[in-house]
Amino acid sequence: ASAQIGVTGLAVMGRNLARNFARNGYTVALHNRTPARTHDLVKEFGHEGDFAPAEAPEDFVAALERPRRLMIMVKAGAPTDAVIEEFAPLLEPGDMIIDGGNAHFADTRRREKDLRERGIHFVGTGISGGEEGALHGPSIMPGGSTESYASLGPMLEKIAAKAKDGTPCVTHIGPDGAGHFVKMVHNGIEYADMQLIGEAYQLLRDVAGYSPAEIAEIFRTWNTGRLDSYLIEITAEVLSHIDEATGKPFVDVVQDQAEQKGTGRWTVQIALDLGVPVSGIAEAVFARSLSGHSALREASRHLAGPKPAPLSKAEAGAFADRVEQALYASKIVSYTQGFHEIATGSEEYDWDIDLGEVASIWRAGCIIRAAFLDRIRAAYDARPDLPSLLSDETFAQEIAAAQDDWREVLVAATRQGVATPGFSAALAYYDALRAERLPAALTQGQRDFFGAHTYRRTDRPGSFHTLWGGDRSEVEA
Ligand code: NBP
Repeated sequence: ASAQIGVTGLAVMGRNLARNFARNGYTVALHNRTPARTHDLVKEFGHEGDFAPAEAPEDFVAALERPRRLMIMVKAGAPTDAVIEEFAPLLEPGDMIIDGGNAHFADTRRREKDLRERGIHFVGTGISGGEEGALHGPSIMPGGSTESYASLGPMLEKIAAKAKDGTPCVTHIGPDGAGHFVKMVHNGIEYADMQLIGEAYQLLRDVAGYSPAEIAEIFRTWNTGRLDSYLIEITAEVLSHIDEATGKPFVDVVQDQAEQKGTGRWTVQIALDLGVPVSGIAEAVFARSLSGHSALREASRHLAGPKPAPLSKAEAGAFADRVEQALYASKIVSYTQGFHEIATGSEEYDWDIDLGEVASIWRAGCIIRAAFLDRIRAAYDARPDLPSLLSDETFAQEIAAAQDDWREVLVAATRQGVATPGFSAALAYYDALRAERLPAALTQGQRDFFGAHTYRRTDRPGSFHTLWGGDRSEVEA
């Protein structure tokens, strides 16, 4: 028993995480349902470090030093339950099972409770960064007990990505499902980021008349400024790529139907349950599903739209600058919504999540990594109880500076008939938060009219009902 960690599930993610641990000096026990994967790993990468391959689950467990740290990297859902049931009976009190898959946080809460009753620490861990991140340093979001983090944390800190200031991109997020919850919202924000970038691209193409190669250059320029991020960087790469078979821009030969695996959808479903307005993230999820409805889109092609009037070359440059403002402002809003969801989840489940720390560990390794996250961390450091990112003075000033251009971009999009659900939802959220009065007062009146649902008044406490069907006098409810 000499391995500090064991990894079972050696597909792309598990294999690369195992190599990352080994490259950092740990002895790594290896196991996979199909033993060939285990042997292939040792054959190909055995020289990278100390591996202890095992075929039988008993041998795998026996290779681990106590307390055991057993990481599961299998397909989320039923396979994860099957693997837990396979290994839990072989473990002893104090041992840890780490689930690094994309589990739903409710499953993680259930598994954690069950294993806690059996004396085993269950560490539901969000891992972002894809295949490359797993190997070179992902952003890691572990939940579970404080005790398990004390044992596991130093190892995770070694293999995690490091932010520019050297801070490892891992922190103990909070108990039970906290880590997987935060990973879920990370992915929701990722959907929103991608949608906003997509809208910026479409506007630059259809309104400003730029080619994909020209737009790639615009994104490269943006990536040297406040939008500096992994997603902007890869967008420029994708847009400048030419399809070998046809010689056309790659983006013109790919079917325009976006797929999804579920974490974005979960973010919105849970937000609905928690009553958190994540309209930008929701629009991003809906935009993907809309794109996939080919019959609906085909049937709707005859619908009337405005006559497009592309901008002149001189106007196009100014418009591109405006789109940058709109993209940045909308991005602030989607992060505001995502962090609001994390804060609300933390309160609902008693997780005590440090939002500044979350921003900090997203600065490197993960898909939404961006210079921008340094700013979010600074905002929460300055004021940990910040009710909303938009309450931060710096962000509020930046949006104030961007808003005229943001509105102009949406005017142009509307005139030219380009769908911008992400930009529009973000602006609507911003304007609704700013509004002195919302039409919600009227909604309350309607509800009281048809359902006697009562309302509260602005001038005195209590609940009231108007006798709409009678003399319309008001009674206290
Ligand atoms: P997959 O999600 O493709 O899962 C393949 C692995 O699961 C193989 O090792 C397979 O064993 C094992 N497995 C299955 Br399927 N059913 C099993 C069962 N009933 N019992 C035991 N093992 C079983 O692998 P992945 O893409 O490496 O992802 C692993 C986890 O990491 C997933 O939860 C994923 O959502 C998450 N994740 C992935 C990424 C990414 O970029 N791919 C990023 C972040 C998180 P076999 O070899 O015997 O078939």
